[in-house]
Amino acid sequence: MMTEQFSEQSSEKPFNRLLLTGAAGGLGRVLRERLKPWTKILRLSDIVDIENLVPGEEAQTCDLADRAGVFELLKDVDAVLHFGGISVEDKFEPIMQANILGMYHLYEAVHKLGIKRVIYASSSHVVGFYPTTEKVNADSPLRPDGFYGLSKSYGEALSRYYYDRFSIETVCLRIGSSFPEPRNTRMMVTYLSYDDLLELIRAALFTPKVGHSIVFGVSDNPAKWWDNSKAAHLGFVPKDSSSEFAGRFPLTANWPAADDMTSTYQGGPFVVAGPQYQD
Ligand code: NAI
Ligand code: 15L
Repeated sequence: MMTEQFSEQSSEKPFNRLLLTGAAGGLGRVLRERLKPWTKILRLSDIVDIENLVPGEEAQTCDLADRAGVFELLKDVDAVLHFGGISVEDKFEPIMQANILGMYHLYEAVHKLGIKRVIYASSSHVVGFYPTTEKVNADSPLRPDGFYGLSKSYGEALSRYYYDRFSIETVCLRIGSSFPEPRNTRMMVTYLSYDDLLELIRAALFTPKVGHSIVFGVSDNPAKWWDNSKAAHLGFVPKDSSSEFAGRFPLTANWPAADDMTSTYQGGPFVVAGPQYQD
């Protein structure tokens, strides 16, 4: 449970040290700029070096597959924002190293070092094989759409185990598509603006008791596949909408195209990507 020290209302910065993994990535670079009001020190980590540090930042290069390195990385950390790892479909081996072994190392370190909360960048690809005609919520059975979605499913289950066994709290963010703007018709449904991502992280960090929560990271877009009623305790209310980009990618009557799996399943192109990565 969050202590008084981590209250958003306190006059001091609420955290002493937050750790951001994946700090060199697309979302990592956005969050690096935006997390500082909440923490005295932001520890930035990635498998590649982080450069141009400014006051209030520190960096530690680390491969998540390196157990000793991960233990070193998590020392003196109050909470973890875990955004590092393989972020798209790939061969099983690299996904296993970064997302499966890396998750295990991270939670072992979190447990052994007494860290109380993790915000985990999961993905909507844990349910990518649901048809676009169906609504999904946090209790819907998983239907991952490839090795990547499978690895994120493992991450969700692993974090559930560490909560049930060791009371480590995790909020799994099933992020849709978080980019500056939607890139195609599917992303009109899955778009998560950066402001809404930050609001989601704020809710995940500062809600006093989160237990093990699963929340879809999606803006208030006109068309919806995901129902966040099971995560109401987080109080996440998205403010943005893909409707701002409606002219660019109209949701017309011929979308989804009945004969195209990349538009009839929620995972889009991920649902057909798998076989090219199989040995
Ligand atoms: P990204 O690929 O730009 O960033 C991931 C970072 O992880 C990279 O900087 C990479 O160097 C690092 N990384 C890869 N393997 C590593 C390893 N073995 N050890 C340490 N670091 C390693 O991805 P992006 O878009 O920034 O996503 C961040 C997180 O959010 C990822 O976990 C991704 O799966 C998740 N996510 C992102 C979505 C989006 O729309 N951007 C949607 C759903 C989930
Ligand atoms: C993800 O999980 C990926 O990390 C991101 O790069 C996008 O492909 C996103 O899903 C999406 O489905 O648009």
